[in-house]
Amino acid sequence: MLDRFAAFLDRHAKVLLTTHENPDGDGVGASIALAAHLKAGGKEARIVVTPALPENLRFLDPEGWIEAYEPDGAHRDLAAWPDAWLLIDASEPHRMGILFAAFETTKATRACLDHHLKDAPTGFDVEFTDPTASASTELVYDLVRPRIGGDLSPIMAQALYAGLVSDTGNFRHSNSTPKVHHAAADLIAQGVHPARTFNALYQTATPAKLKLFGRAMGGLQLRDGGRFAYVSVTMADLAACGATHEDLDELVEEPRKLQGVEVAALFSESADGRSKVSLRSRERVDVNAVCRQFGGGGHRLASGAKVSQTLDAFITHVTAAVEAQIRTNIV
Ligand SMILES: [Mn+2]
Repeated sequence: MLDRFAAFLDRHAKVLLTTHENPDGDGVGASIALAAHLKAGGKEARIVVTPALPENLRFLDPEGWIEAYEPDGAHRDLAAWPDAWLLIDASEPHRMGILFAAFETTKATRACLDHHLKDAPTGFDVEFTDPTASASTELVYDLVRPRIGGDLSPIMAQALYAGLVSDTGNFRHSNSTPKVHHAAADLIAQGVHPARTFNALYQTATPAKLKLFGRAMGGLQLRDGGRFAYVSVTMADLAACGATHEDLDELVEEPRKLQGVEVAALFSESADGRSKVSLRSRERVDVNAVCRQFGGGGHRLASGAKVSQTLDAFITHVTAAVEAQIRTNIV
């Protein structure tokens, strides 16, 4: 697959890199590392994200390569710029959010690079996916490492390492494979600082975020004899704490800490009135199967979905589906 991907990149001179909306460390890390690789090879590469680059990922972009999408401003003619448009860390065009309208009209070759477990991607001219990879950054690492003699550039090494950290939950999740650790060791040997990376990515809480966590945990719910635990956050909760949706990051890890929990969930209300769930499984329960029932997906142990239902109705439906899935996967 990577040889195919390399040949694809060779065929294009102006590559637009985008990732899913609300970009994460893996999508941003993979985009920056790939942009560095393309630029070093004499190609033009741009990275456009929506709605913006999160504060805690700014350290990955010291050169200011990342552009926040402005459909009515600087990016009115974005679709006409590239000869290849690559969606990174997602394999459904709609996951790119408001960029999708431009994506639909572009004459560029449309491609995706992803490691998520999904049906075969549709809506692309060509796809590069490998669900056995732990992160999109692992795919980029595997692409660039054999092709670069000596050390990677500091920007590339830092971006790749941060992506691996992000998608493995700082090497805690089941996708923390020997291969990922070898890649991380290689990047650390090249000068990446693990502690500085961790601090930059995670030790960034605001008082509003911690108050929101406290408020959410105060409403902790247990179901199925303690095997399913969830918290929920409404728009009113966010307002009461002065918090934003970005502050929900990592909240789902809290109910997962409970002894005896098989599945943890974070339910939240979106600004557009829709309801969202993030599901995490300890090990045995396939939460991807649950989220697919609601039009979502992800990985077997970490998955999500967004629906047009009230939060209360959605909680009821997901809870029933989780309980059924627990019975399917655990005798
Ligand atoms: Mn990823």
